[in-house]
Amino acid sequence: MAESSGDFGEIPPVPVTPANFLALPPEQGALASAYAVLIPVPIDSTTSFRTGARYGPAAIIAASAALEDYDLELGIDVAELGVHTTDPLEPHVGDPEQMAERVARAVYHYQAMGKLTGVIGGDHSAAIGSALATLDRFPDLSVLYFDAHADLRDRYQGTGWGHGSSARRIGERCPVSLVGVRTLAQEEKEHIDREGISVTYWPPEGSGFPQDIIETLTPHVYVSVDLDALDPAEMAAVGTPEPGGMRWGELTRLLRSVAEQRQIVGFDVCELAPEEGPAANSYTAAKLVYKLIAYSAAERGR
Ligand SMILES: [Mn+2]
Repeated sequence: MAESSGDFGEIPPVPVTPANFLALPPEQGALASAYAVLIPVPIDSTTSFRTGARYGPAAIIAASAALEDYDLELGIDVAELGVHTTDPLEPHVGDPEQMAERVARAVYHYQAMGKLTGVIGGDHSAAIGSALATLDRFPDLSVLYFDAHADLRDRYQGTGWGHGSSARRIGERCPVSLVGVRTLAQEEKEHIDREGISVTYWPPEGSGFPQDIIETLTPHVYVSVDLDALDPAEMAAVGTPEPGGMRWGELTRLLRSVAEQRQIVGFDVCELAPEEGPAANSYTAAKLVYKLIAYSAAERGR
């Protein structure tokens, strides 16, 4: 150890781990040059069963530090695209509608800058403000909505802006295509039949996967992911796990096909409750955020 000179005025240039998605250094995490912007939304006040999704964004960002920047499937380096992580939004615990408005204002700001904008939840109510702000920029938007549940209740537990109503509020404004659904309320089934909403129940019937789903989508697509769409074998760390879900390979194959044939312009990844499952689940959620950025960028450049 060097002898002290008594001068402590300069901080030594030791290696640090930046607290952003992928632990990117300043030149790759800067807003101005970033391809994608990620907005952590640590809310779970509308969660109905096991809470803990408020810890999802921090767990996803921490796990992302272990991801390789190079994507083997696509042959691109996601870090080189530039990914900016914002500070987490402050929860508005008094009124879910005002929280949706807060998310919408943040997403709209970065969409207006031309960024691919992704929300890291938090419970799935974060999808409402995020999708509707993206719709403001892309009027022909459709929403590809992954979920074990239908989220089509008009109101649930006293609010119409909670995670039980996300697809309902979004579907009032633009086409929504639900994928992975395997449980729902009678009210929701009647709404689906009455409104003709596209739902791909899981497991899907016939041999039309994934093309049948892509045919339901408009040219600009917002991807909303409630991680409980995945099977609990691969994703147990969610508030309401439901058996019989999608596998990782099915989800990513569909997303890649969507990116090849449509344009993914925004997304959210919600409902990771890290304390409810193995630590590997945080890594899986981080990888999904990463794949959404990679698919969007790789196919946009073709
Ligand atoms: Mn949901």
